[in-house]
Amino acid sequence: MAAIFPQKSAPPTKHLALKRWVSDMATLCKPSRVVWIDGSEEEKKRLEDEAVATGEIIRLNQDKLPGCFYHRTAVNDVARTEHLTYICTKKKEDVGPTNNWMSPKEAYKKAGAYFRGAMKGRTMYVIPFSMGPVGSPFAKIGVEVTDSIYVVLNMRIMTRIGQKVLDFLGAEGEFTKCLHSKADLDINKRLILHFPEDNTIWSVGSGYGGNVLLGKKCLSLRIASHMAKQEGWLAEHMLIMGIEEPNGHVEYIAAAFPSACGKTNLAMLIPPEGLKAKGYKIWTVGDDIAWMRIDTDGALWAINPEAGFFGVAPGTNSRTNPNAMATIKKNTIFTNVLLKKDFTVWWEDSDEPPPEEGIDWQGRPWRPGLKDEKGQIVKAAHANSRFTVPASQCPSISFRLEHHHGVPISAIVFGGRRTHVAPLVYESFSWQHGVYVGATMASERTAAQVGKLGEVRRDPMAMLPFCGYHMGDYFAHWLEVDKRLEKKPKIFHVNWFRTDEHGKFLWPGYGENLRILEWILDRCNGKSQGVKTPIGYIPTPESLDLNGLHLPKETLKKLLEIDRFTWIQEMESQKEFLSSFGDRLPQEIWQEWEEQNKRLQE
Ligand code: GTP
Ligand code: SPV
Ligand code: MN
Repeated sequence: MAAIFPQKSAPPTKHLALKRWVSDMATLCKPSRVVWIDGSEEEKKRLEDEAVATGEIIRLNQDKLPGCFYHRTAVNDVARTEHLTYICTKKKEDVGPTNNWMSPKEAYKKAGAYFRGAMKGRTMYVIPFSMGPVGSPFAKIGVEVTDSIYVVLNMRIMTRIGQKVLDFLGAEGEFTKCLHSKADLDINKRLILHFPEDNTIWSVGSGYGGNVLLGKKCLSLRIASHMAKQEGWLAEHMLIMGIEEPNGHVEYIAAAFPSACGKTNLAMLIPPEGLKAKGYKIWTVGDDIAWMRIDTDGALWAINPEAGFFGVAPGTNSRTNPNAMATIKKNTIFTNVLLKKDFTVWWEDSDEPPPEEGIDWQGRPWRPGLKDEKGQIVKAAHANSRFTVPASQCPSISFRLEHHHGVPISAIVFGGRRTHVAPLVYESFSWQHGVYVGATMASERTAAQVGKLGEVRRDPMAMLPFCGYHMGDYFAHWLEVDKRLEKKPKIFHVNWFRTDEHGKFLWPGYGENLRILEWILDRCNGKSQGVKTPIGYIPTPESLDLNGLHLPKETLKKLLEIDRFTWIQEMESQKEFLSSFGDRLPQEIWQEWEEQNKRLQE
């Protein structure tokens, strides 16, 4: 074994099971050495230098972008691959119709063959990480072994890593075993496997964020949702934000939108001019994942298990998201954007006009207006290009991010990207109706996952790709939480993406979304008016503060319109979807569907 640990005389832990597991993984993957990550600044610098030397990352212009790096993933490896993502449980029926299933035996065998010798000539890095503040009673610990420095540097930003985590883990602590190898980045040998019954994740053949930063979607959602079901809490694909009133009172909202549907943007919004006089201040707690549980006060409390943002770059600019722009000025890793001649970066819909030339996300020379063989405009940055940045750099970051207890949630908001059907906002009638609203929500496919763009798909609670067990049981779990909650958040649905007949967005979105959040919080506090419709309460036109926004009355009417004919069709499509869960769909969800259908037919 001596040859495997040349850097340190012994692994820096007394945890026998951990040491044995790392040694087993090294035997399988055959790296030339194993390095335990301690999380120090000195180590960071050493890894950056090494990755720059091999070309794995490029050091950006340190005068203009201090501490920033650039990385390109393989051309066939730019988004999560849901069709190669599996939940591996003993019984197939436990994963339900929305997940791919493989038996653990077959999965270990199949992926084991891809991992065998996959790290030859490479270093295996061992990253101990904590999801949630180290030592928080709600934190979960994982250890990821990987052959990618890019992964180490990203995990360093996105989670809390290093010796402090090992110290907290002690000699016996529970941890999720996370194995990753890029192997040869062959899409035909790519698998993202979850073994909730073994608290294990195996990811091979990819180098893209959501497939390889195993603390994120794999642990904090797929594995954690399974744990949460057993332990009585909720692991959700949600942002968490605080809205502070001038008197200093802060209320918190958790919101679930599917990938690339606006969580990062909403979580950091800046109040629009017309609302500034009211003195609201926004606090960002999280932009992607929320772990929520019922506390002794009977309220729902949430923590963001992450420590960084892995945000969508295109469309991010000083108008849409000034806080994100301020956040990514330093210590940021940019992935799959355009590399400019002066070693700064650019993406579509950024602050600056396109540069005259650059190297695009595929590593090819690029200039504005460039077309491919089919005559299509070539994008400089991939639509799912991203930035990785410490959350602490965000001007609106909430100090509660580091708080062991998190924040109390007043409202839960579901939302999707729908050009039609769903109105700008509506409030559900009850928790149970709200769970039904979440269970039936739909959205158009974005670039965050491989597949046909724009296709409408049901994405319950934005968890379709992330729920680690049977979705019918997941809905039942949400209903069960209702029984234990004493202070119930109200549940809402929003849609910023409704369009007119020319395909233009009817609602300005971004900072202006605060107007809708204001109505939502006022509803929670019994301060604003709603009109009852068959699907829920919508705002009366007077109850929305549109001060300073030039929105024609006609447009607002269109935004809030609930067209019965369209909705009756929507109900049929929902029915088909709900039927796919068979008898594991809770009766309560059917009951809500029936009642809403009746209200629409009346
Ligand atoms: P993931 O990180 O994939 O989970 O995505 P996310 O939900 O955090 O999405 P994000 O905030 O990064 O937004 C994705 C895209 O939606 C960007 O291109 C934004 O410009 C766009 N977007 C965000 N908010 C709005 C909005 O209010 N209106 C409109 N029209 N577009 C928006
Ligand atoms: C998403 O796709 O929902 C993301 C990015 O937040 S990834 O981490 O790649 O899943
Ligand atoms: Mn996400």
